[in-house]
Amino acid sequence: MTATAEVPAEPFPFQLVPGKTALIVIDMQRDFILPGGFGESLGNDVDRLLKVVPPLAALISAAREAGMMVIHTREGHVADLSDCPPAKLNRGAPSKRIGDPGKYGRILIRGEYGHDIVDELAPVAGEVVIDKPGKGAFYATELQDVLAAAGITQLLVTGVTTEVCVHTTTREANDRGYECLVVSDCVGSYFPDFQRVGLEMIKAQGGIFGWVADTTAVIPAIQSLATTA
Ligand code: TIU
Repeated sequence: MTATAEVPAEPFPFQLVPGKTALIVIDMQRDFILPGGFGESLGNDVDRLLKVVPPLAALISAAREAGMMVIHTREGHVADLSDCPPAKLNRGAPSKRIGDPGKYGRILIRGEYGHDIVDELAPVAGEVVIDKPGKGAFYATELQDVLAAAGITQLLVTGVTTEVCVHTTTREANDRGYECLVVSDCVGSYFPDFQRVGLEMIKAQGGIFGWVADTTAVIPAIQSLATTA
């Protein structure tokens, strides 16, 4: 595969480079998306995140068919919370905190049912899963080494939530030299205003953090890569 595919994106077209592009799926975990998890414990309406699942499933499927690298992340902590700073643990006044028992096991604790990815988007054999203690996927993880080893220079960024882990990861990636396209219908926020403004912030100022396009633009470009392979 050598030919690039052009994604009609904002603020200008994004050149999808085969073999150098990875799809990153951020924190599509039960604790954020399903009622009774961490997201809801923070006072959020989790329904707004559920609608991301079908387009994201279609995007993941297209990426897999094209042989594109797919990376999943999960936000969470070790059982004794030694990797969770007090500033994170004690923030706000949620009814339940990280590590407390929740509907799906201890909230955001690695190995618990709620910490894992929703069934519809489950990783398949061979896909990288990055466990991260922070909002950004680069902080205190092996992500940069994984991308470097695979020769990745571009990221299709998806997952939840738009203004928190998606933004933090995109900003981290941008500073590290990666070209990031945030897929607008594959990212979700508990807050409609944050969703809208979060996407505007990515592409403002000539693409200050990257590009934005939806799956109707991205999936055909991925498929065209697959057919020219
Ligand atoms: N609260 C919120 O919007 N997000 C998080 O706590 N983590 C992620 O975004 N994954």
